[in-house]
Amino acid sequence: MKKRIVFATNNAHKLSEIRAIAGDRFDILSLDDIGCHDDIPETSDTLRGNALQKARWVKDRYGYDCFADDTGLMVDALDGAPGVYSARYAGPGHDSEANMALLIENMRGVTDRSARFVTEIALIEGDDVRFFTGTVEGEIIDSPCGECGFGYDPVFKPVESGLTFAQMDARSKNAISHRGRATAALVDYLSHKPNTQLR
Ligand code: ITT
Repeated sequence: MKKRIVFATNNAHKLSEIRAIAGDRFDILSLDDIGCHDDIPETSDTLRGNALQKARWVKDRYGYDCFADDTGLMVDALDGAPGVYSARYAGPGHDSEANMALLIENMRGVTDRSARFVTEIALIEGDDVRFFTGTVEGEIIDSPCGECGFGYDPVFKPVESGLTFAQMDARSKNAISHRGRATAALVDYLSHKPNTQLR
């Protein structure tokens, strides 16, 4: 029997990325699937803290084993900004266009373009809490390029490629991305656990 686990996200792009990465080994339920329509708070000043806050919310109120991710884009020339505040860089409202426009503006004329995406996943199974991290190094380009992906993908070019994440198909992004790497570690952990329902 496949393990059923909830992914606590309101971001449909993240859900489809994680389902594609994990393949058919898990039954990954969305918040919608469990009838959760809450505006889950993210008030920590760390990625790990926010990931745990989201997973804990679902575990405590809905009882499901659960994982959540929090992701940030760290730009060296901006002292790590937008970082943990990536979703609301241009102010409240999760508007990716505005966030990207502000980032491009703040990077105008800057020669050090280096940046990285970092994903922290928090997993809660029963009383057990674990974290998985994934990072991808790259650079910020000076104008958006590509139509795929979401968020800051059109301005992020990973070192492994001459393309932005938004110019790659989902499989190519997932193979090298922050979320791909963190999810691979999560899947590896769950697949090798003794007494798992996975196999
Ligand atoms: P949940 O909290 O509901 O999971 P969210 O969209 O708020 O969804 P985050 O707080 O983790 O997710 O996202 C922080 C910001 O980083 C947000 O603006 C995203 O669009 C962006 N982001 C996250 N993952 C990304 C990726 O793989 N590529 C580009 N941008 C990404």
